[in-house]
Amino acid sequence: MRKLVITSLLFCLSCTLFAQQKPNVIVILADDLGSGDLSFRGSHIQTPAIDRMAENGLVLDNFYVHPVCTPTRAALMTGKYAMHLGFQSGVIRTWEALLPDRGLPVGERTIAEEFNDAGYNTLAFGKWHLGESQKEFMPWNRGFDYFYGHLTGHIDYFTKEHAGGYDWRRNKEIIRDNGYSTYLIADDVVDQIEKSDKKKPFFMYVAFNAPHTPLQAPEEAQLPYKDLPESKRIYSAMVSEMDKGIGEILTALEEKGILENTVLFFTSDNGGVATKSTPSSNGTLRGTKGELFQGGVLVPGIVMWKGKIKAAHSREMMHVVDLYPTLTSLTGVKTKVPQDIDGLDCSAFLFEGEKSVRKEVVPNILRARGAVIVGDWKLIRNPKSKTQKGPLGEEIDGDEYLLCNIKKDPSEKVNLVKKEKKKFKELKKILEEREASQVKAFKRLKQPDQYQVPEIWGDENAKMLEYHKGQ
Ligand SMILES: [Ca+2]
Repeated sequence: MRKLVITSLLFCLSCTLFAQQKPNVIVILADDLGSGDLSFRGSHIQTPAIDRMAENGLVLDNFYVHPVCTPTRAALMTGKYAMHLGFQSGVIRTWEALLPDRGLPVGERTIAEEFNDAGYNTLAFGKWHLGESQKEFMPWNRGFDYFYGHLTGHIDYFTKEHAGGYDWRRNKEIIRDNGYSTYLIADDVVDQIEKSDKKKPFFMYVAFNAPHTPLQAPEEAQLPYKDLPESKRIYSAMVSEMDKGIGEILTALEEKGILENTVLFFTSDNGGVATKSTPSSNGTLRGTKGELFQGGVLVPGIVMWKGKIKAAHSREMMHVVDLYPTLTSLTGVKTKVPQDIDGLDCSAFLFEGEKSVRKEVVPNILRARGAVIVGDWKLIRNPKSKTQKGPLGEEIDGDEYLLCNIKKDPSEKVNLVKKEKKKFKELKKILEEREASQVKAFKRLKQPDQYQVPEIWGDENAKMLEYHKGQ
């Protein structure tokens, strides 16, 4: 009976959505943001706009991603785990970028195609990092009507170069926009909101390259943090300037009168680079970007839809693969979502405060390493931490398996493999089953001693580099 009531409510809501203008959707993705680096989570870094989203939205305290950039972005776009796309082996690296296969597999349907087919204007801003060696990998061939930003990762915020090759464009056109990339991205989003046609809904994917390295911020942006050591000062300014950009986006939506008809989702593509020598913080979580510990994969998630989704905190689980089926369902455009995706429609949980349909998360599995989370339990095989000590400086043994109750022990300090034998056996079996489902991973190529990068990234005439042919 209860199920029937919820279904009816959702049906009625869908009817209302169809009767009105369909809601706009904006997904804002930070790059390498530490999960503790937001002021509403107690950081010294001032993030009033993200705090405002948290106050007015549903904060997902159990929102997971993959431990690095390309895998999470691929999962967001397709609703599939990286291990079902070949990206479980990691990011597209500079010297691999011109390999003909290195991009989001062309047979995969994207969330942008879904919204585009439903009549939405679809726009991508900022960092792509899902392939540029073939025209089929480009954002404008993956469902986006508009693109403004860069195709690779790790660009210089001012020169817009990645490893010496220029990387900044509007759609296919290379442009020489001067300025700090965070400002350029935010300004362009605001411009597109102002220009938007109220009769045509939009789907915006706003992927800031901040606060990924290199550590760069305008001098004046560093002033509020002038008493901090250099790297912390710059990093703090990078996060704050991204936050200012998000504030400008919220203001633009308000001024256009469409804030209440816009679903906003904020998250980061992976945890912060949080080691002793780096300025970001994952709070009390163990580990760093690239690792399977919570610090690598548990990131802030906030969904804000004024008047529709209640402001609250939730410990229900969601993974970035769920955005595709959830956002399409929330907005009533669910049309051709593929059946074989890993993502689950979590809209009932977001709307109604019900339990999440997601009970299990696979942070990643690759060869000897892997992790699975089932309810409150997490098993990691070969964690191999770069951070030799726990977040509080404590020694942690390097067992082959680490089993933790992450509800009671969110810092993953106590290995329960020996004490909880039944639970260990249960999760190990699940991990092995999920491992068996993976597709062949992209082959990693060692960085050659010398290699040449194209003058312009994404140049359709760029040739495969000589050294690639022999590998
Ligand atoms: Ca990243």
